[in-house]
Order: sequence, then structure tokens, then C-alpha cells
Amino acid sequence: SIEICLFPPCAPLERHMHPRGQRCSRILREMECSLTARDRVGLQDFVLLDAYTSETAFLDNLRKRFHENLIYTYIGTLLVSVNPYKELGIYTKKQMDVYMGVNFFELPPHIFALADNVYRTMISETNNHFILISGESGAGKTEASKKILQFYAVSCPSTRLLDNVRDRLLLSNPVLEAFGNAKTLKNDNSSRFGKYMDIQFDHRGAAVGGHILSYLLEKSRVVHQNHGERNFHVFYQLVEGGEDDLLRWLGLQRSCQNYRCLVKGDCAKVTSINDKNDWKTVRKALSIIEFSESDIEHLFAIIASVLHLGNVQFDANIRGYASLSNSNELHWLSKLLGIQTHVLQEGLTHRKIEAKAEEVLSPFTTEHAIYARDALAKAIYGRTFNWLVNKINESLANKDSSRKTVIGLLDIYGFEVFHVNSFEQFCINYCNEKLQQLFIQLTLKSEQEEYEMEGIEWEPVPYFNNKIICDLVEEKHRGIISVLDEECLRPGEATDLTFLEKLEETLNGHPHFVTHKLADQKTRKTLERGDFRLLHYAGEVTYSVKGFLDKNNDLLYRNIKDVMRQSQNNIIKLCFPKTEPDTKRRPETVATQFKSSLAGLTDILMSKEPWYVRCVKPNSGKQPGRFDDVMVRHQVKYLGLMEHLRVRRAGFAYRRRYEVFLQRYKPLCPDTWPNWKGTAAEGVQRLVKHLGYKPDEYKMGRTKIFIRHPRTLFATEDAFDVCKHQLGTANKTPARLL
Ligand code: AD9
Ligand code: MG
Repeated sequence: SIEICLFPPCAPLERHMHPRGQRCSRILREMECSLTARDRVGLQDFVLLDAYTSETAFLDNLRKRFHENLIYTYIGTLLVSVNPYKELGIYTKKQMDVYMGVNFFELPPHIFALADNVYRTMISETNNHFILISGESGAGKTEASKKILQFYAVSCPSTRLLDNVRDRLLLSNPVLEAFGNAKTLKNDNSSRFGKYMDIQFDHRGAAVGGHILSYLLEKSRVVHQNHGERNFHVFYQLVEGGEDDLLRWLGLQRSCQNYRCLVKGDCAKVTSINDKNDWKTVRKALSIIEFSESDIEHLFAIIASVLHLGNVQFDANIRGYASLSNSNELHWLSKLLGIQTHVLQEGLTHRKIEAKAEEVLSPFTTEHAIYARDALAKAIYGRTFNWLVNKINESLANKDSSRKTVIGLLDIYGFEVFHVNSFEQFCINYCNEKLQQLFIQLTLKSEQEEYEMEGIEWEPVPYFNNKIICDLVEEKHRGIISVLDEECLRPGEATDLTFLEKLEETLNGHPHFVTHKLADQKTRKTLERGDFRLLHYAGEVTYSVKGFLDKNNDLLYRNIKDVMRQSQNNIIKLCFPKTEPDTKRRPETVATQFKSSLAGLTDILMSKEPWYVRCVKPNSGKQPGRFDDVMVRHQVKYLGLMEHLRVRRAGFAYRRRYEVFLQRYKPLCPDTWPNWKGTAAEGVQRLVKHLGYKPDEYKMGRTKIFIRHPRTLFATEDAFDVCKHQLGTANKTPARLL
């Protein structure tokens, strides 16, 4: 079988293929082989693409590589990754070793190369970095972030003490995925929360701690799942994998079919998921992250109580009010939450209202009771999730106060469009708009700065700026969130439909907003009356306004909170503290909280050096080997990859620090080989003169050489290939060969 040559001195731009197990013999003839391979496996850096403005050429290169199982390609230092939907065996310890400490462009593109480069830059420049991983749902963001973390876990220096930190960092993943990921129609392991993780390193480069920030968990999934989707993994894991004794203690039966909130989407079993094994992993991880046995018990009790709560049903009594149909669930809820039965029962069927100076109990209708039950289930789960993140953070916290540098990993839910889209998709897609905006600001800004800093003339590249869509969502007074919040302030009067009307009034004529009423005749046919459509950077999404007000308010009746405060369950006690902020003051709405947390995230990221992984989904069927041209072309467009490439190529395809360039190519010139005594810039000047670079082919910046065309570099590389071979066999002054 054939493998790509990984022999270090082999051509760094494109490795040739040779029989597995055979070492590269580095003979001249192989240069031809290398060139054919280049043809077959495509270019590993789009910057080297001659037809760099052609989307078709871009796509051809990506496809060619994909079919050779080469899922990674660079645009300069940006990594494009195409989800292979199969195991490629490229993440082994051996592969990690290959990439450790090797120059970025020396080896074929890989997520490990990026991780290694970020790490080494952080060490050498002692500054903070972040890796922004983006792409639509199912494109491979979470997998990429896990690979990066695994790479650091293996490659960073470690001691026995640090091994603990390393294990906890790694094991926080299965735990958070169990509680925060779920099967959706787009992805069997879809992240339903946003995650930003700082990995902290000490001055020796050892990973000494970490911190996780989580963003808006899609809580509604606890009580409702669309057809073909599941609740959060942890529920299925517990029911399928929990030990008999544990299930007995929790009052659970070993069948997901018994729990209403697990079967709404009618797909409790997923072939790609082994809930039983995953349970074992999570169970073990919790112990290693140092959750106490009592915390673990209380945590399991909460998961079980959400399942029981989902089975609570109500009947209407003769006066039409809700009463519990069955006392069995109540019994278990009471036991697991440590709340007296009658208190729980009252909380689930009544609300307290203030009438004059008194508080009176007002019974719920069944419909109201179901609403309150679901709100409680969501609140319990959502707050427990936050508790979990805090607890993991405690365990990852580094006690030592010495100066640390960090690498932040951002893995957020990807852009998603379903048949019906609601408030959750609105928030998720808004988040993706914000990240795209950040990407645009940072890439264009940094590129411009680089040219300026190096004193190189720069030509701006036109691109679509999605700021207009971010503003449409978040602008004060006239943005969608503002209008929504205003409607939420009119309880009793406002409805989802009045919200839509307000939107129509405020946003009439906006180029990225359309509704049935505002649309032209042709578009109108594609919209329902209760819909609004946003023209996102990544495509059109039609949102149904149904539920927007409720979900944005996310209200939990005060008396049910009081009930929860009586709980003997330690976690619930912390989640429903006695001294919750003033209940009279209106809490911030969900969308507004999300907006502020994203603004906070932007600030965090802006203070660090950015790196990018752009993930591409090759087909919508989760199939290996299928590259859907239309779908990929669309992503290449909206991810702004062509613009990014154009910006990178604006004038110069390739740039390298003088020291690095000289170090690599110095054998090509008798003046610089074996050692150059002057400055690196002078050495490079001497070198390129010797190589016969024409004046318009390159520019000397302050710290880097900029090369206009890839072919110049190819020629240098080819010369270098020959020279290395000659050096290896004859040890002669290589320059004679030129
Ligand atoms: V979402 O926005 O959270 O819904 P992600 O995170 O972008 O989405 P994820 O990383 O979960 O997608 O990848 C989806 C699935 O694709 C994984 O469960 C794997 O089965 C598959 N995948 C992704 N990347 C790779 C890879 N590098 N190698 C093999 C992969 N399989
Ligand atoms: Mg994910």
C-alpha cells in the first residue's frame, strides 16, 4: 500500500507517495514522482493555487484531496478541514510525534500542525492565543477541538502532578458532551451549548490548568425533541448503562420507552452511539475530575428526577383544575429531590399570587400545569448544567498564581437550518454571525496591519461584511432582540404574533429581513404568516415566531422556586439559593443575556492572537467518501474562504520570517552556507540574488520576505530538493548544483 512520505527532508510543499514501510530514497527521479503526486493529491496550501480567484479551482483542489483522504488544506496558517465521516487513523500517538516541534509548512497540513504551531508561538512570544473553530452543524468542530486538546495532553511536558490536570482536561469532554450534546437531524453528537475553554500553560509550557465558559444551553430539548432527534445523551446513558442497583435506587426502569421525554423524537437508539459504553466513560470521568461520591449521587438523582418529572401527568378535576394523575412519580421526585410530597404536589399544581396584602394559591388548569412542569424540568437541568461547568472549573483551577499563558479553544454550535426553526436556532445562528464578524475583523485587520508593519503596499479586497445582519439582530431599539424584549414587557397583551407585527413595523425594507406581509409575490408563497426570514451570511433561515416570547422570558413561578429551595439535594440547594437576586426586579431576558455573553466572549478573544480552523461538511447524509459539490461550494462561499485567500494573496502568496527562510534555504548559496555571519535579512538578500529572483518577484519587509508567485517558491523548493539529495550523498558545496 501507498503512503505519503513523511521523511522530514522530503519536499515540504507536497510529499510524494511511496510504498508503505519503505524509506524515501531521495533520488532525483523521485522529484518527478513528487510532481505527479502533487497533481494527484492537490496543493496543500491554497495560497499556492495559480488560479487563486477561481472558486472552481479551489473546489477542485479540496475535492481532489478529500478523495485521497487528505482532509486538511491550508490557506496560509488557516486550516480548512473537511469532515471525512470515517476514521482515518491520522490521530495516533505516532502522528503526534511526527508533528511535534516541526515547522508548520514542513509536513502535510494537519490539525496537529496547527496545534503545535500555536503552542510554540505561545511559548516563544509568551502571549495568549485562541483557536476559532467554525463551520456548520456536523462539520467537525467538536472533533477538531478534541484532537487539539489530545495533542496538548500528549505533547506538553508533564510531571505526575500535571498528569492530573491533563486527565481532567481531557475527561471534562465526555462529561460535558453527555450533558450538553444530543442527536439532531444534522449531527448525532451535536453540541447544544457553546464552549470556550482556556488551557493554561506555565513558563515551561506544561498545561497547568484550565477554565471553561459555557454559552446558552438549549434547555428546551429536555422537554421536547423534534422527530428524529434525541434528548441530551446523559439520560439515555443512565437508562441504558446505569447499574441495576443504581436504577433501582433512582426508581428507573431499563427502557427508554418508559420515559416520555426520551421518546418524543422517536429515535432513542442511534446506531453510531453506544450509550452503555459512554455511561462507563462518563462515570469514570466524574471520579477522576474529583466529584465526590455524594455529588455524583445527587447528580444522578437529578437526572432521574427530570425523567420522572417528564412522566408527571395531570387530569382535570371537576372544577377544571389540574391534579396529578398518578402518585408514583411524585413519590420518586420527593425521594430524589428531598422535598416533601405535599409541598411538591402543591408547587406543581398551583401558583401563588399576591392579592392585596395576602398571598393566595391559585390552581392551575392542566395546560398551565404542563407549562409549569416543563419550565421546572428545564430550570433544573439548565442550572445543574451550570453547576457542572463550575464544578469542572474548580477541578481544573490552577492554584499557583505565577504568570501563565493560555490557548483558548472555541467550539460553538454550528449554523443550522431545520424544516422548522425556532428561538433556539435564532440564537445559535446569531452566535455564528457574531463569530463570522469577528473572523472578518480579525483577518482583514491583521492582514492589513501586517502589510503596514512590514512597509509593504496593500490593496484592499472586497468582501461581504455581515455586520448588517449582526446589527439587524442586536442593535439597540430597532434590532430583533430589542423588539422581542419590549414585547416581553407586556405580559397578557403581547403575543408571538404581536411581536411579529412589531418586527414588520420596525424592519420594513431591511434587505436581510422578510415576512409574508413584506415579501414580494413570489417569495410570499414560501412563507407562512407566522414566519420571519433572515438572510444570514450562511443562507436563508425561516423562523417560526411560535414560542419566542415564552422562551425569551424563560419564567419560573416564584412558588416553585420556593419549593425547590426546600430540597435536601445538595446540588439543587446550590442551584436554587435562598438568596436569589431580587425577584421583584425583572430578570434579563434569555436573548439579552446571550447577547451580553457573546459581547464578553468577543472581548476575551480580541485580546488574544487568533488562529482559525474552518470546518466543511462534505454532504448532508453523514456519509464517508461523498463530496457534494453544491453543498461544499456554498460553504466555501459563506465561510469567506475565497476572500481570505485573496487577502492572503493580495500581492504576495508567501511570506516567511528572514531567519526561517534563511535557515531552510541557506545550502542553496555558497555565501550563506554553512553559516551566515550577517543579519538574516542580509543573508536572505544575498540568497535570493544568487537564486536569480527578479526584483518584481519578491519584496523585503521589515522582518519577512514576501514572495509574489508560488512558482518562484516551487523553483526554490525543487532546487532545495536536489541540493538536499546531493548534500546527503556527496556532501559537496551544494551551490555548485545550481
Ligand atoms: V455541531 O455544530 O456541534 O452540531 P460539529 O461539532 O461541527 O457539529 P462534530 O465535530 O460533532 O461536528 O462532527 C460530527 C461527526 O462527524 C462526528 O461525530 C464524527 O462522526 C464525524 N467527524 C468529524 N470530524 C471527524 C474527523 N476528523 N475524523 C473522523 C469525523 N470523523
Ligand atoms: Mg459540536
